[in-house]
Amino acid sequence: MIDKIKGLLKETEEFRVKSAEELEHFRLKYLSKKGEISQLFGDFKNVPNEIKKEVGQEINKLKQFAQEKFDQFKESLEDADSESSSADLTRQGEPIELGSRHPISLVRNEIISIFNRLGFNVNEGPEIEDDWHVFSALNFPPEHPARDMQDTFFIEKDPDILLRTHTSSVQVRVMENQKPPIRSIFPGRVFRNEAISARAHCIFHQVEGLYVAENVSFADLKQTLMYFAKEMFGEQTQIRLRPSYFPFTEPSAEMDVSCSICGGKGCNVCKYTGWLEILGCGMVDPNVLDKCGIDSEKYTGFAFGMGIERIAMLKYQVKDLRLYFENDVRFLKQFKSAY
Ligand code: 2NL
Repeated sequence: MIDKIKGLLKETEEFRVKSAEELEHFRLKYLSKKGEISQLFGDFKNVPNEIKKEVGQEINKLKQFAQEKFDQFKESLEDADSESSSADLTRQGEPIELGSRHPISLVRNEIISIFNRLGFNVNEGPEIEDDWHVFSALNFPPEHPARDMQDTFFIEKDPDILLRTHTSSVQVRVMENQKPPIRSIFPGRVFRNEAISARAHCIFHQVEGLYVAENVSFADLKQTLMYFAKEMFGEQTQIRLRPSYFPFTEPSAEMDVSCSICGGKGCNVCKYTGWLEILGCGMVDPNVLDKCGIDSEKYTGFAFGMGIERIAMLKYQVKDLRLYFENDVRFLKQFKSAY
């Protein structure tokens, strides 16, 4: 009997309680009417008289110990409970710092929004292309330098698989698959094999535009680009077109806008000319229309292309192209906008 009591004492000493269920288990096992200790009291009448005193004392000790342990467990569980319910649920959360859009995204979204208002929709296409969509359909002669390994990243040779050098390849795909009228812009990443510097990068972003329908004229091109320039750089902005050359347009031009920094008076941003070059454009060469399955006798079109990095540099006076690719938060968090 004494051994049994000692065994129970050891058991209760080692018992650990982590939850209300375990506490109840402890109570049922040792302290309830049918528990171990009640049973000991039941067996007590069979204990020989000469050791009744000693056994009685041991049982009482066990009962007291178990009761104390129960009370302790109960108290610590209640403490833990009240700790969690004392949390102030009305306290404000930790402030979350909002991110900002990348300047290239901001400018791209703004360009898209301006042309959307003129009825242009948006088309995207693959970055990995074949020779036809990047060069041949666009009237590049076989010996054109852009077809060289020095200028273009080739993935495979014969047949040529390459990274597109302009998003015109998407325009070719659209012309091949849709009937005029086509009025669309083409934003995307393009790739050129160039050494990286403050003014050049091997990956950059372009938005090109295309309008093909009956009777599209150079005057339509000028009006469209003038609207774009005023929306992008402000109502007071002037444009001028200088003759230029691209294999896929004829005639071709480059467009300058009056310098938005000095208003045309001359400053170091416009190199004291009062003008900033922002895009290239022209009437789609009839050869290109025919190669893409559009009847050049019936339809004409204009097209243009601009580099997003360059427009963002002018708009935000970013002096080094590499900043766009480094993702330094001190640079990025300066850009906040509706777009
Ligand atoms: C520039 C000049 C330009 C085009 C892109 C184009 C596309 C087709 C047909 C004709 Cl499918 N033209 N695109 C036309 C003129 C200029 O980009 O300096 N881009 C950064």
